Amino acid sequence: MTGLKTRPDFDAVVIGAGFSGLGMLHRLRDVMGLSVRVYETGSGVGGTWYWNRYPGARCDSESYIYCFSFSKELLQDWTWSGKFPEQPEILSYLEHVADRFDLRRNIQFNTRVTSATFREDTNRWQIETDQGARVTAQYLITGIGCISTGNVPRIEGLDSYQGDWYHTGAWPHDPVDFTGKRVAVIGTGSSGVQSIPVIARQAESLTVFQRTPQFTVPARHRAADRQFIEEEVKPNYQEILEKARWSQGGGPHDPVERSALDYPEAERNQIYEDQWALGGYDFIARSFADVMTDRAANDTAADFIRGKIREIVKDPETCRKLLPHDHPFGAKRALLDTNYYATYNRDNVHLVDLRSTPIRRITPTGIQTSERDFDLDIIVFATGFDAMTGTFFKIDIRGRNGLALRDKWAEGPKTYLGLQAAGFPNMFMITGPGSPSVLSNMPVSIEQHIDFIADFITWMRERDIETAEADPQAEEAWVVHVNEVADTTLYVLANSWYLGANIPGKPRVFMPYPGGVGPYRQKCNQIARNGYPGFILTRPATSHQPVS
Ligand code: NA7
Repeated sequence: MTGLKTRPDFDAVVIGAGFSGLGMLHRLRDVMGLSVRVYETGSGVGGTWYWNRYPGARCDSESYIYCFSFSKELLQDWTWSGKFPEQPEILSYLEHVADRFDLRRNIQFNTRVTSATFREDTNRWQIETDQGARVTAQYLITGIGCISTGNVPRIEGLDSYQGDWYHTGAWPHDPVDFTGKRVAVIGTGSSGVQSIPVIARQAESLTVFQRTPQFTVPARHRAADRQFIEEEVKPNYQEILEKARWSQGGGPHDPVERSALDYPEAERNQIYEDQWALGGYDFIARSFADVMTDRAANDTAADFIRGKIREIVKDPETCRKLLPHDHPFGAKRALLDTNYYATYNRDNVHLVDLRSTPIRRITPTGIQTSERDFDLDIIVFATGFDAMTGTFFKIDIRGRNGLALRDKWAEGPKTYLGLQAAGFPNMFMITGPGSPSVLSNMPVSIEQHIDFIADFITWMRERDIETAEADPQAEEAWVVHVNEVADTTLYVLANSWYLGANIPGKPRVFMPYPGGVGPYRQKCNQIARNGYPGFILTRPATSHQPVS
């Protein structure tokens, strides 16, 4: 039965003020005229780019496609300074967006949402924060990021350590001065590979503790090509971004057709060589069509990169340790770097292979491995994130019958389209697990979800539909589909955070949707056109009675 209702405090509560939360707020408030409250843990906007202030932090998408597209004026007015956008500039961009569209007045900063409960008597969400607020909303929308809960490994003795330590994803706002310091970096994923060359230039000594050697390709970062931006991008911005929306990964480039296996070795290596010289993800996207889908083709790229490591790294023992050997290229997220391998030629940089000499404990003065003690002033944990689900689990989210999301997802996340979870009516996830999200240029995926959610809510309101909720059967079918597609890729051949393999005890389930942003958009559009099959819809007063 439907309880006596007053208006909810807000039409929508949005959690997070990064790209997702800002874009969603603008759409709901300024286009749809809804009342919205955004809660944000940080003291400012920016999300990922608010927290990840480590040295060298930079996005691997090219800057001109790493942006909102909802405002033509914004697209024309903003000009990025570099080929790849660096953290301070992305943060400035998001601050500019917040100011330009007057978004801050609906954002409550320094506030963590602690719980969100779906009240079946009113069909509303009740949201509580660590600031003591308790508000109600018809729609709950999460913009909490996919890689936003840091993983600091539980290494014995960390509490006793007397030096300073930091996680890359919770970096201090004041820059850390490494001058004259003995520094350790643990972890060689994206954050490690970006920060290591920068820290090495400052520190007295840098010891890198590596568990798994990874493949990285030079970014060839440089100043943005102003002529290209002014003459080719800005006059054609909408077309460029439209092309990105229908692509595999959210970039505007034409896919290549050729197979790596159709070329003689010398010719193939010349193609790799050319792309290596140009830098960036074009090494994957522009070399051959099958590098990410065919193991034999992938091996040719992997061998090429291993050859480059041998060319660059002078010390044979260090070089041997750096050679990736246990996963296909790109199966762990392919990395872009600036002088990463060359950094190991510096006299002040040393590499420890944790597979042969694991960390035993952290001592008051540093790190002890099975081989020796390292005296350290600063330890940097570049050890990644409890990705895709970790941040959901920090909030006590409860749907129908008091079901906790963390219980529902105990064996791995289950969603319909990565947008909704069965049993959690009117809760929408921006780039939730089961959507392309982290396998794409994020703003393209984020804006697609914002469009879908906004259009869906508009459609519901026009028809006096009070709740929408994923149908359990549609959800199950989507989970099966995501897994089937994942099983055809090389991604499942690595112990990556895509699979939850980096967090001890986390279920191994491939979490993002690897079918590509274009095909995914097509599926979503078709669902919208057909009146949202796969969602259970209810009208007021018929509480949970499906709309026929
Ligand atoms: P990643 O890519 O998850 O990398 C984390 C790194 O830390 C990786 O090399 C891990 O080794 C290593 N790691 C994790 N736990 C440990 C422990 N306990 N001991 C030693 N080493 C460890 O995180 P990033 O922050 O670099 O990047 C995350 C994403 O942000 C990135 O992909 C982009 O999308 C942006 P492993 O490979 O697991 O053996």
